[in-house]
Amino acid sequence: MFSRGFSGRRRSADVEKRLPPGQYLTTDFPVLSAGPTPHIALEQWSFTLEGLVKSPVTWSWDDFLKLPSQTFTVDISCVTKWTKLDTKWHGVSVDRLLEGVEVDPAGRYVMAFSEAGYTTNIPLAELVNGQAFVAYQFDDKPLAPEHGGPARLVVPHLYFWKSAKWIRGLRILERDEPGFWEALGYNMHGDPWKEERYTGD
Ligand SMILES: Nc1nc2c(c(=O)[nH]1)N[C@H]1C(S)=C(S)[C@@H](COP(=O)(O)O)O[C@H]1N2
Ligand SMILES: [Mo]
Repeated sequence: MFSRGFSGRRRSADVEKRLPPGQYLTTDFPVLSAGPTPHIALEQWSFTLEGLVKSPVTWSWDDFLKLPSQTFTVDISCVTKWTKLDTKWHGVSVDRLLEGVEVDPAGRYVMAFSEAGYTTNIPLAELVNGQAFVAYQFDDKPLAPEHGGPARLVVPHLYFWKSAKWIRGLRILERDEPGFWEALGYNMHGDPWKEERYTGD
């Protein structure tokens, strides 16, 4: 057995191509939270789709686990400049969740909302077609509380602040509105390949 090694000259061209501009590779998993880690009893947990939908829907933890789930292996990039390749998650795609509701055609934006008030905005079109999911496992184990357990949103193609930890639901909106970090000067969109880090990037 030998490891391929991700450092210096040994880094393959393939890996280089997967690193967005201004990012460096990390193999550990930094924790970034704006506040303390909430600890949520699974019996109290629920996930709600609301806003511009015909009728809102709420899943309990047990119901959520019964939804068709998938494993996703994705690269993630934080605005603080680390990128982690091939992270392995298990959860429910936003596509599957949306099958449970009828979205008003005027609903083009989403506010993801979490336990303890964190929010983040994402265009609806960027959550569908396999682009985003609500994960409850990381590396085949229940998602750790510090990384957003029991469940978090993962939107791998946008900076990781869009991947709301401790998620409790998605609110469908007509207009784009800033979430927590977006109101504090982070970019409304947050595409790492375009380096959309801050307002005006
Ligand atoms: N609820 C909530 N979600 C959050 C955050 C937060 O503070 N609260 N921080 C965001 C930021 S800035 C990043 S980089 C990632 C960090 O996730 P990690 O701690 O699992 O690495 O979570 C995002 N989701
Ligand atoms: Mo971040």
